[in-house]
Amino acid sequence: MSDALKAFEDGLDEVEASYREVLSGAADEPSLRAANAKLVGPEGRLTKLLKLMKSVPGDRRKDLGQRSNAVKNAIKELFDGQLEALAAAAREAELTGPALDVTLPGRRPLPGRLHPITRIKHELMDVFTSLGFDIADGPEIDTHENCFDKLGFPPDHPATDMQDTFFVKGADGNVDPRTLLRTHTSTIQIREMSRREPPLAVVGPGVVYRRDDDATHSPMFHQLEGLLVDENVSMADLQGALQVFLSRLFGEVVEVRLRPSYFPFVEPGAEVDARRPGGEWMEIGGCGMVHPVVFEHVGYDPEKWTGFAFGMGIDRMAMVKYGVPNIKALFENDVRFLSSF
Ligand code: FA5
Repeated sequence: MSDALKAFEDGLDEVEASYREVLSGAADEPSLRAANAKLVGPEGRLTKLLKLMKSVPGDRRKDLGQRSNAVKNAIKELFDGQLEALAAAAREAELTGPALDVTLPGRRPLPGRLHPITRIKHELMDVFTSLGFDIADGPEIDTHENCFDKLGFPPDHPATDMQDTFFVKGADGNVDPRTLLRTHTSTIQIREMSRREPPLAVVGPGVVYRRDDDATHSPMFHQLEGLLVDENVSMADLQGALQVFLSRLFGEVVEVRLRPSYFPFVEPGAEVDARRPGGEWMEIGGCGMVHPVVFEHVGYDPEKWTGFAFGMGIDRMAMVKYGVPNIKALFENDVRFLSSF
């Protein structure tokens, strides 16, 4: 007798003798499926055996083939029967087991809440609309002209170094030096004045981008731009508007100071700092009286019109209001941190 024939016959004898016990011993569906796979799965006993068939002498193939098929069918039948029996037993256990306890407390859905920056943005828009300001918007990708030139930045002025940004590729695939991610919301001033006649009062919140990265600087952050143009506007009006919105936002717990500073598009210009009592000063924005050259660029008569503008860092205001030491914490989306406010 050939070795292959003997191995085949012995193997088949063994499978025939053991499959019933193997399948009936399974107590649940996963173990039944595992037992079935040991017999007829890709690596199963019978599957491997059938691969030997081609080495079996020709005159025995028919007879052994028939026996193998019969075992295969028997295995399938037993498996199906067992599967059904296990499902029926599980159903039965559910029906006769302990009843569903309808008094158990439900699972409470976790309510979402607004991000602290979104909340401050909404509060700011509420304050300014109640003071008569309109809400304005502008695109995050804008032109060099709207972001710098019309605001009075001379070409290649060092002031643009502080607002190094990300440029955008044009349709030809080359970086277009005239199209960029806006570095401040002051683009909104230019856009609003270019499409409207004075007098006007607008605020525009938005996302801006710079090549910045440390504890108080993020490469993507939020600003709120404010612009008021009318006749006889003075620095006192600016200070008044700042005082109203900052005291509404912070209450009385935060001190605010103005510090003279330079921005090409205002004259005079100032920086706005805030701190909690005993804490560190934090620069939250810039402001000033609109420079006549800006009015000229948008076609307003600088002899007739005056105005103030400001640009506040919304993230910085959130840091002061909620005592957040590192700006990154606002963007990591750690729910434990965000839900502590
Ligand atoms: C400006 O962006 C001016 N456009 C503001 C302005 C508007 C002045 C109108 C006058 C008139 P500045 O670069 O200082 O200015 O930014 C304004 C505020 O944005 C800062 O005071 C600070 O609060 C915030 N800020 C600036 N860079 C970052 C940054 N990388 N991450 C977070 N906040 C920032």
